[in-house]
Amino acid sequence: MSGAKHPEKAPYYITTPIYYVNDAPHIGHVYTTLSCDVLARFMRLDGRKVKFLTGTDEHGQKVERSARAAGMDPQAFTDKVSQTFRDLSAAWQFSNDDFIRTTEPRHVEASQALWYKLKEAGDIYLGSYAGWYAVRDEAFYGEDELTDGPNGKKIAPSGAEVDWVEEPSYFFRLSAWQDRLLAFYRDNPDFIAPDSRRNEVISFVKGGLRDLSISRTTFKWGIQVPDDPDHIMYVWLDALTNYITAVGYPDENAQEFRDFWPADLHMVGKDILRFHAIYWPAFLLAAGITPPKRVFAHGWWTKEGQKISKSVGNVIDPYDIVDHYGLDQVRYFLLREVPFGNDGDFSHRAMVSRMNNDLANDFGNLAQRVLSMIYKNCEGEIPAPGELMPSDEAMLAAADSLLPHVRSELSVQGFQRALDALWAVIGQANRYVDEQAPWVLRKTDPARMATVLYVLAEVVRQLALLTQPFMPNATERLLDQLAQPADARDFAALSQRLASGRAIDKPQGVFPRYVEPETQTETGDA
Ligand code: ME8
Repeated sequence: MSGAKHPEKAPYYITTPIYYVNDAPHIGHVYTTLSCDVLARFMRLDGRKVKFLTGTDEHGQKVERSARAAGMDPQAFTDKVSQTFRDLSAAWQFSNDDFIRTTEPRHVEASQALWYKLKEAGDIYLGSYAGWYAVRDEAFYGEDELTDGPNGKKIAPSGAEVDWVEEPSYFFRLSAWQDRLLAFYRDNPDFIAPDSRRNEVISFVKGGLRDLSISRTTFKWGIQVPDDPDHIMYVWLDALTNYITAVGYPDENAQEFRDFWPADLHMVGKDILRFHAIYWPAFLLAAGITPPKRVFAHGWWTKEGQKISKSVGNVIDPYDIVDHYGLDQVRYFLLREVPFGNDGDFSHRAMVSRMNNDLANDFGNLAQRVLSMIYKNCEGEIPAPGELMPSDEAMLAAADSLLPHVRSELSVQGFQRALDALWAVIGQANRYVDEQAPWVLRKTDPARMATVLYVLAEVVRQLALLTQPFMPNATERLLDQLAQPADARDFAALSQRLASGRAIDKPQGVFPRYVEPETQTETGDA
């Protein structure tokens, strides 16, 4: 939709973490990108100019080691694995506008430019690092954060093993930023979400910050430090910079930079909040760049109650679950099942229950019943309503209140509450069908039947429009079945009522029931 329709609406820039290319993508990566995809789609439908960025984090010791283990040159290895993330975006219909790779020239240029800025500001000095490092997390840890592992190794709070590292290193004067960061959090209360995470970050910063080692000399797979070829940049400094690279940094006058920076939202998992909520705003403030508006740290998925890991052998393949349950179904499940921010458990039972109850029974049956009754009893045309009764007005008012409600929930990443609100109207519409009993009116009062079916078709249309960001395929089919033209599928179309008189085709259910493979007896959703 053109920006001209909503000139008052601000552009929206949303990012996922850039994923390490040490391994194939799994459900955790998909979850983060999905949440961003839903927001990006919502904002576009709501008339905003959107930039949705994802990509791959390709430097560092962890990726270098994985390449070596695969017997490949790091660049060839990252080319191959990065492509698997792109392919996944297509398979899950992620609508990202850009896909960044940290090995691209635009990113090398941006990272070196940011380094210069930090150096000019006097926030970088040369020293030597002697301390603990976890390659798995690509993170430095203080002695006080570690515990003893079973094999005599020390373990970071994340569970990763740490090694002792001693090497010359450049440092960023993070210790000097403690008070300015605390002031920044105080002045920007929405910067870190959810609140529990914000409190954790604040107490960590209050506990004191050590200067941060930002270069390495013991391996080569990274971006060279300007003017010192013995050093490569610490992979997190390189990685975080991706968010400004993608909007044209170092050209702060670039149109994209002016439109989209500061980013509206960096979506991350809780494992990498410290990097985004402490290091990143400190780097940016030091370089004279405004920090992003918000960082949301979401929770962790387990499977059937167990941590998802390769060693447990329970990794959820993002292609398998789509084949098994359907893309829209899984997209819906992941965002409906748990309050966003909390941890969640993926279980077959819970998935099937959402698929059959919420989708097939509640939404699917509503749409199918309404469309079939119109098809059969209104000569296959959207009927014209007669005079509205209070019950009709109440039904329409409930639907009309959805856009502002969902918009406000999604502005704070309340996916589950947004879906709860949508399903409350679905429930109300199902009760309205039962109370009004249009199949009885067909014989007793056909004009009243037409009004009831019109009200219901309008409610289904609004629900289909508003659930598009979550379930782009089923809703597209529903809007097709309601004969909605392509230019009446964004949220501007909610400000007008459904037009009467359009012919509709014979409806087909769009939310199939899940049938256990051994008991394939049921079919269809209506
Ligand atoms: O950390 N549940 O990349 P990464 C939910 N390259 N989310 C999960 C998850 C799970 N079980 N497992 C992974 C990196 N994630 C860095 C980021 S950004 C400048 C650099 C998601 O490949 C979650 O978003 O290890 C987590 O933060 C991210 O994958 C980590 O991806």
